[in-house]
Amino acid sequence: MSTPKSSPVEVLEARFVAGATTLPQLPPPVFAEIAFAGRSNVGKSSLINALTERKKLVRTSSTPGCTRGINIFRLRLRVPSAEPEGAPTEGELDLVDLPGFGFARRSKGERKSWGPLIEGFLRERPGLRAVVLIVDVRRGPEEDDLELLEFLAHIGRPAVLVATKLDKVPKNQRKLALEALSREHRPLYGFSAETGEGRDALWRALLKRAHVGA
Ligand SMILES: Nc1nc2c(ncn2[C@@H]2O[C@H](COP(=O)(O)OP(=O)(O)OP(=O)(O)O)[C@@H](O)[C@H]2O)c(=O)[nH]1
Ligand SMILES: [Mg+2]
Repeated sequence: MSTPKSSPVEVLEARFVAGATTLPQLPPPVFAEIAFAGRSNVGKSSLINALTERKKLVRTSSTPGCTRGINIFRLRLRVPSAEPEGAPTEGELDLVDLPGFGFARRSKGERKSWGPLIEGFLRERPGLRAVVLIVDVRRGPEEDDLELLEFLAHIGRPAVLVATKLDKVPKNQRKLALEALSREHRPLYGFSAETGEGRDALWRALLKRAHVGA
């Protein structure tokens, strides 16, 4: 008899800890961090709310450019043991919502440097364990996204690609859409902030990279 896989994580507490529009304003890192990047309006902030099962932890909007600075959210997590009789572990993890790119038309110079804020954060932040790059499942990675993936590979930061808004693709076409994207990019996870689809699989991937839990 197979038992259903239990949810990989329970978010005991989730709170905003800091926002900054320049790097020196950021508090020093305390816990492992996972950053969320992607084009403006793609659904970064909604994904953080869905992951944490909090409706209003992060402000979201249908108007692009909603998240302007870097915002850090601190989670206290309970992760069930992989052993049937094992005790759960508790851990802390910081999620970092990055401002969206592609909102303001950028100059050539800016295109190259990703903006000093995002680039500086990704380059210099110690304890940053992975960068989740969020793309719209219907469009896949666009030029800006591919440039960011290249940049992350160049600086040696692990990237996790998430194809979100899965609910916008008819159910019988979702598997094919994700397979097509994962032929080019791995690891790739499908997600919907609307329905929570893909939440558990993404949590497992993030916990592994952040070394939280068993
Ligand atoms: N149907 C559907 N809509 C979504 C999903 N994720 C986000 N949205 C919608 O997309 C819009 C943008 O979402 P945000 O989470 O604010 O996007 P963002 O990437 O944080 O945007 P910026 O902060 O402006 O860069 C909102 O209207 C959300 O409700 C999803 O999985 N499914
Ligand atoms: Mg946002």
